[in-house]
Amino acid sequence: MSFTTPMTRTLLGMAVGLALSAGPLTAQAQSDEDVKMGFIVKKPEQAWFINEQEAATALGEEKGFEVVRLSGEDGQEVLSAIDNLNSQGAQGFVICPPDVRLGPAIMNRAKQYGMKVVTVDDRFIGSDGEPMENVPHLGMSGYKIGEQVGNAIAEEMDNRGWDPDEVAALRITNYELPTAKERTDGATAALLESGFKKDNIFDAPQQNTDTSSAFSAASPVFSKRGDFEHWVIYALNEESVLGGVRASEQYGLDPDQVIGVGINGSGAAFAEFSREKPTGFHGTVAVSSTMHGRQSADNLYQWITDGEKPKANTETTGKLMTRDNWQDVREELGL
Ligand code: FCA
Repeated sequence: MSFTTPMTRTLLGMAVGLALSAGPLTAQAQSDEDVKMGFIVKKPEQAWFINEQEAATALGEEKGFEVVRLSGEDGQEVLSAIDNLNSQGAQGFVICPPDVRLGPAIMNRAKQYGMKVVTVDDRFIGSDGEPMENVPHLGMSGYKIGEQVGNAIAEEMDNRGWDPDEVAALRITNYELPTAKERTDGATAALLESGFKKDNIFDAPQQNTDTSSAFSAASPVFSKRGDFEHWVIYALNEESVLGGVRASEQYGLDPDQVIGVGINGSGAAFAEFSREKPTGFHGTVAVSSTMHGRQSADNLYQWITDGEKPKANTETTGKLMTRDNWQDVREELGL
């Protein structure tokens, strides 16, 4: 029995023709397929980071490179993630580190493997205590976004007719992390500018950047300052502000006694705005985590494929999202 009937000959001819005409494309696809990068995040369960990783993966699917999503909740996990990436043949990774002071150790490991590294959100600090300028970074313009938080709070205090002299602020801080300090400093400056009383600002230093650490930090502050009836709450992100709002509820404050404004505009805020009744979480300054994920992955991809090193620092901006406009802002920012 012959394998080359007229029909199969035609099909074979078509296949050869296709293969030939697709020659250069196939070579292109081949080289793109070889690009593999890690995307390591400090808090893989948080909506902000899930969205960043998903956006990077989607870009990889569009452009033909592979993104390996990894978690790096402490130094040890980050170093194993880098080893793992090396054994998979990755050429580099995007990282939001669990501790910015791990920068030099992470870079040493990456250098051993010849990997390219870009940071997203939290920028490495070198042994001199300064940002590591040689590692390209993309993150929020923390101070400006913080100012937006402070202005949003001041405006809502005004809407509610609160007397600034009688309002307390719960400032949930994380001074270990420069972007966090910039954000709360910006918010404080804007609040003071609006006439807020400096002595009425109370600090709740959190150990981490999540809801539970903020809740633990906030609870004792409410108990100690029970003399205030009106509170505003701010922090580096909405997860932490939500921790503060939950602590205010547990203390017994009503939603109309509290104005919390966060930062991020991720699933944590959407869930809060979707509740049937408003809570003390008034709003959040939304930044596009989709853009952060895509852009940082794209920067690394260009660097790997064209040798074009991304710029040292890219700062992104935000937009206030409240219960009234969150769906529109979400759409606008592609979230
Ligand atoms: C930090 C915060 C995150 C997010 C990011 C841009 O990493 O912990 O919630 O705000 O910056």
